[in-house]
Amino acid sequence: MKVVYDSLHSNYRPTKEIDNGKFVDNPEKPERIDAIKEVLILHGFDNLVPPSKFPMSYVYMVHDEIYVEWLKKKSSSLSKEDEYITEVFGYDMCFDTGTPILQNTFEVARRAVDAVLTAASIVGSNTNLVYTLTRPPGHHATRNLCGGYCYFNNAAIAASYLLKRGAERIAILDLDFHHGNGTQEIFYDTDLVYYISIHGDPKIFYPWISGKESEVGEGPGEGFNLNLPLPPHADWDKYSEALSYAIREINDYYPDILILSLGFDTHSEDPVGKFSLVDENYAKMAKMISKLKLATLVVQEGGYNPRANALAAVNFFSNFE
Ligand code: OKP
Ligand code: ZN
Repeated sequence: MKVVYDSLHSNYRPTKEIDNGKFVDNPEKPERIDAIKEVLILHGFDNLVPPSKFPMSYVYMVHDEIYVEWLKKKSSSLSKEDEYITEVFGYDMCFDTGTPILQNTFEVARRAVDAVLTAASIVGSNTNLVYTLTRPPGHHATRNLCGGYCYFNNAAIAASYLLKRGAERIAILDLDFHHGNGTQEIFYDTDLVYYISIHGDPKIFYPWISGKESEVGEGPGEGFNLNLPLPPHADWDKYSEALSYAIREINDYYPDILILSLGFDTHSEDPVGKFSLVDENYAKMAKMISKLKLATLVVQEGGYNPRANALAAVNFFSNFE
């Protein structure tokens, strides 16, 4: 397995967000990724690949120029200690108050895009598994809004790149605890990307605005969007049932590449997600997914307990056959 990683992310340290009108601690921190990196190296997954540079045109396949420019300008207008929490909806191009902008937000989010594009450029050509170990995450970012700690939709940009490079069909399996509203929206009307997500029921959990079973895609995309919401405290019994179904769907779709939006916030010890998966479940998860025998690009999304992330990641990657 190749791991695309860049240490630039460790300079990116948002500290706060607004939840219910109050400032609270922001859990999207460097330690969540570095705990994974360290434990993977310890277990012999030491084939680290630095990101190469890709042109902005790949970002524009997914995001509107006006949004990208806004983010760039906003970042560069800030000084080192500033954390700008978006407040004016419609002017600030963000759909929540949990996605602060720092001076280096644009630079670090842009580097995560380079990382996922680097991974996308290697996957398939005799490398069947590539892992993009990056932050900030991406699956909540829409074409023109940031949100949920996400600024650029890394997985969606990778999918667009792969289609442009000649792939006929891409499946995105989103196993983060939260519904990837951004990824769903970006590919809602196309059958070239099948988006499947297992997540906490949006009647109860963030992002609330999407993730219901009734959202099945539209136009040519009808039937190529599948949401499998689960109740709070879903354990492996419930989870694996949904995962088996998702895997059958992917197998029938027969994509050229599988993109896995992988969040470890499904772990019982995660402070944000509310499922009840334990370390060993990630081993089974990987075994099930790898039976598909598809070239797989794993993109890191959430996961906010560094220790749980590390244990989940080792179990997962040691069992991806
Ligand atoms: C990002 B990713 C609600 C707080 C909202 C936002 C969670 C973002 C998750 N009380 N928190 O999908 O892991
Ligand atoms: Zn999440």
